Amino acid sequence: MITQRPRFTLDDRLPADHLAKALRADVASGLTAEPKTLPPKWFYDARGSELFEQITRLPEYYPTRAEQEILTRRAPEIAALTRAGTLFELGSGSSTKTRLLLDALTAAGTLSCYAPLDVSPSALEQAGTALVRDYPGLRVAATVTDFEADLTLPPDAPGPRLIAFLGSTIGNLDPEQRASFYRSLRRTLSADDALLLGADLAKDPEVLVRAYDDSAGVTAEFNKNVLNVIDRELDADFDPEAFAHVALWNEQEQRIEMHLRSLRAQSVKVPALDLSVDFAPDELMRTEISCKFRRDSLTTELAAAGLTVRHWWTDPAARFALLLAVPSR
Ligand code: AVJ
Repeated sequence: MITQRPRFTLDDRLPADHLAKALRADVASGLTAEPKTLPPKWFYDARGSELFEQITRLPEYYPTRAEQEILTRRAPEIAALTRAGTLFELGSGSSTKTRLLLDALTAAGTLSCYAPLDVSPSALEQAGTALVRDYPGLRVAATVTDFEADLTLPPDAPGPRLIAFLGSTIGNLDPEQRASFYRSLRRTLSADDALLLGADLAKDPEVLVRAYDDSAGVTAEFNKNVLNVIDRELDADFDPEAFAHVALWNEQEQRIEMHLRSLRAQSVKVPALDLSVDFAPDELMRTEISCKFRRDSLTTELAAAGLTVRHWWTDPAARFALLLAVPSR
């Protein structure tokens, strides 16, 4: 008798109440801080994920298309350079990008396993089911985890390992958070493993601001959606209509910032936290940073964590970069 192991597995490493607890902690500290902040990870409930998908199709939001252009052109080269046995992917990348890599790596004949890591079991379930259907020889070993806190990779996945972190999600981290993230990546990588990192590049601030303040108002709705999430999960009484979407370029920090501007003096109750929060008229609450990169400084910060940039590819308009890095010597 032949028993086959299932081609799709899902390892849930998050305790059942992890996300609820993390949201409470983030909202409690962010709303009592000066200035007020909320971390961007809470944008992505079902509605927020749908809005983000719409953002990636906006004429003003170029990063997704630019990264796809690079991957379309360079995936075969990436496959030949890495000869990856397992592709790990941090965060639920759009399946379009994943498939460009999977196509090249399966065509090269080295890949046997795709290992996505994400906080959302439903996203992993959906993607995994479709991928084992479309890639008959592929094992999909999905892990539900918060990879910022725990970067342990599934141990039985064959090497060499290619860890992809696409979409310039790295830009959501400030320099200190990036440094500690690179260090834990470096600890995880063996000598023949590699990191594939997507990073949005610094450019004309007008182009950048338009990408985060589109004329159709989709990004504004995406930004305000975090208030709906807090209302629903923590029984708060934020009125999204009482805030305006703000996207600005911070030249000093080389980053786009999204804020919500209070349209009037108001007091918001968060009963689940026993909290009442006062907003002054025009007060800004920061909801996201999206750092923009340059080749020299990004190469330097990776080197400081023991990662050597081996290849640097951009789209023809040089708006976005994809880099391949390996452990230094
Ligand atoms: C998913 C973090 C890469 O920073 O460009 C898009 C999120 N926010 N529009 C970005 C986002 C507003 C996006 N990342």
